[in-house]
Amino acid sequence: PRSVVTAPDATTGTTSYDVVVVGAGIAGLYAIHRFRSQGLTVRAFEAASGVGGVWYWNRYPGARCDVESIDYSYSFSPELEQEWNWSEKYATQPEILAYLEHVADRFDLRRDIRFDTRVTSAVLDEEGLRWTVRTDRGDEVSARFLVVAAGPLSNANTPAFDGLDRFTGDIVHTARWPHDGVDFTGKRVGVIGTGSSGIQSIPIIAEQAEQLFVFQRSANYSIPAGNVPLDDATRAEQKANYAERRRLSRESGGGSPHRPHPKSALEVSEEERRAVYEERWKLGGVLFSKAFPDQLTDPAANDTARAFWEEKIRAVVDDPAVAELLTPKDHAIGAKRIVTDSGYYETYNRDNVELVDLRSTPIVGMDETGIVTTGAHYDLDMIVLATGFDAMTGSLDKLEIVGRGGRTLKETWAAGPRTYLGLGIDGFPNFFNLTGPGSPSVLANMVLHSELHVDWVADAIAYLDARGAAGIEGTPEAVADWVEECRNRAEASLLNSANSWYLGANIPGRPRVFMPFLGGFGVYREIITEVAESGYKGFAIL
Ligand code: N01
Repeated sequence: PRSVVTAPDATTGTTSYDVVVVGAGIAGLYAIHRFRSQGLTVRAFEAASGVGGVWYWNRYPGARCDVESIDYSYSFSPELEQEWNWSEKYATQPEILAYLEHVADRFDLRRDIRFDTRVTSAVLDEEGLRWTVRTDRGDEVSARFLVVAAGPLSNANTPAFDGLDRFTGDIVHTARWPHDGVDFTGKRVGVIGTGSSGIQSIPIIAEQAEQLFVFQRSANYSIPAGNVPLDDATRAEQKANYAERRRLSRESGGGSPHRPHPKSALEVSEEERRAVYEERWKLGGVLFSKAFPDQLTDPAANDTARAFWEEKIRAVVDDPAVAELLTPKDHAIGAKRIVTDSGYYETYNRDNVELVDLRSTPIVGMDETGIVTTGAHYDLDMIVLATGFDAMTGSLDKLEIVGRGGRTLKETWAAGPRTYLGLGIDGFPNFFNLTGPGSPSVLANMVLHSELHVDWVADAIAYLDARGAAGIEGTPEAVADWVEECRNRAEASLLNSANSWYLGANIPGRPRVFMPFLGGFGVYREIITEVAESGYKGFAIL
C-alpha cells in the first residue's frame, strides 16, 4: 500500500513520506526529481545550507573535476544537456556548483529539501517496514524507503596531530573551505597532504604565499589535466554527439567514453606503446591509468606506464633530489587515484616552495607557531589540511542506522562493508545506500553512476507498488556471494595492494577491505539491470 504525506500526527509528531533522501548532492538531487516524477512523496535532508554536496564543501583554490565536464553532467534531461554550456574541458568547483544550483532551480527541487539539517538516526520499524528518521533539528519523520545519498567522500579526515589545537595561526581543511575564501598573500603556509586536494591547491597557494612548505608523507602520481577552454564549435560538436557519447560512457569501465588500447602493453612494440601513452597523456589526468587493458592487473605492464610517467616528471622538476622525492615508490601507477593537476610539478621549481619529506622526518606535532617534525620546526601563519576523507563508510557511521533486531549498520559492517550489488543489505530492508561500497562508486563517473542507482531504486519501488508489496531486502546468501565476488575482483587487481582510501587504509582502525566493485561501470550496469529484469533475484520481496 502506498503512503501519502499526512499532517504531523498529533500524538507522535511524525510526518509520513514514501522516501526520505539523505543528502542533496548529485545523487540526492536527481533522487528527489525521479521519485517525485513517479508520484512518490519525498523529504530530503541536507546538512549544508545549499545543494551540491561535495561541490558545496570543497571550495579550495584549484578545485576541479577530473572527469570532462561534458561527461560529468546529468543525462536524464536532453533539454538540460543541450541548454547548459560548460566553459572548460574540466570544470572548476564554482562552475559545477552553479550547474547543480541551476538543476535544483530548473526542476524545482529545493521545496522538498530541508537545509542545515543533519540526519542523526534512522530506525527500522520491523513490523510496519518503515524507517523513522530523526535530525539534529528535532525532526522526526517516517518513510517507507530510506535512500542515503551522503556521498563516498563527504566525511573530512582531520588526523589526530598532537597539539593541533595549540597552533595560533589559521587552520583550514580543503573539504571544509571557508566560503569567503582564504588570502595567502604574505603568509607562511604549510600544506599537509599530497592527494588530489593538496595537488590541485598547492600551485595556486604557492603563487600567493610568501613561503609554502608541502608536507608529503606519500608521493602520488599526478598527470597534467591538459585543461582548455571550450569554444562554441567544440560545444556544438559535443552536444550533437551526446547520445553516442553517453552510450559509450554507460558501457565503459569508468563511465566516460574512452576505451583502452585493444592490445596488452606488453605485446606492442616500444614505439606503439609510447604513442599510446603520449595520446593518453594529452587526454589528461586520471584516464592515463587505463591506457592499456592490463595496466592495472599486470605489474610488468604497469611498470611501462610508470617509466613513461617518471620520464615526463623528471623533465619538469629542476632539482633531481626533489624529483626523486616526488616519485612514488610504494604503489603501482593508478592503484591510487591518479591526480589530475594544473602546474603541480612546476611549482617545485619556485624559490618560495619547499618539499618536506615526512617519510624521513615525520610530523611530531604542532605548537603555537607551527609544525614540528623530527628534523625541524616550521614557522607558519597558516596550516592547510589536505588530509582527505574517512571515505565510503565514514559518513554512514555517523548516521545511526538501526535495522532488524536493533542491530546497527556500523556493527554489521564492523569487519568491512557487506552488500548485495551495493544496493541491498540483509537486515536493512527498504534501505538503499547510493554509490557506496559494493558498487563501482568512486571508480566511475559519479553523475552517471548516481543516475543509474536512483533509476534502479525508483524502478524497484515501482515494482513493489505494482504488486502491493511492502519491501525489498537483500538475502544473506546474495550478500555473501557479492562480497566474495567483490573480493575476488579486487584480488585480481593492483588496486588492492596500495594503501589507499579505497581500502580504508588512510584511517587508523578501519578494516582493510577494498570497498568499490572493481568489475567496471558497464559490467555492473548489466548485472544490476539483469537482476531487476529477473524479478530482483537475490532480493526477498516482502
Ligand atoms: O585525500 P587523499 P584528497 N600525516 O586521501 C595525507 C577525490 N578528489 O582529499 O598518502 C601526514 O587522497 C595523505 O598521505 P598518505 C579523489 O577521488 C577528487 O586529496 O596517507 N599526511 C595524502 O597525501 C581523491 O582520490 C578531486 O601517506 C597525511 C593526503 O593527506 C579523493 O577525493 C579533487 C596524514 C590525503 O590524500 C581524496 O582526495 C579532490 C597524516 N597523519 C579530491 N593523513 C578531483 O580532481 C593523511 N595524510 C575531482
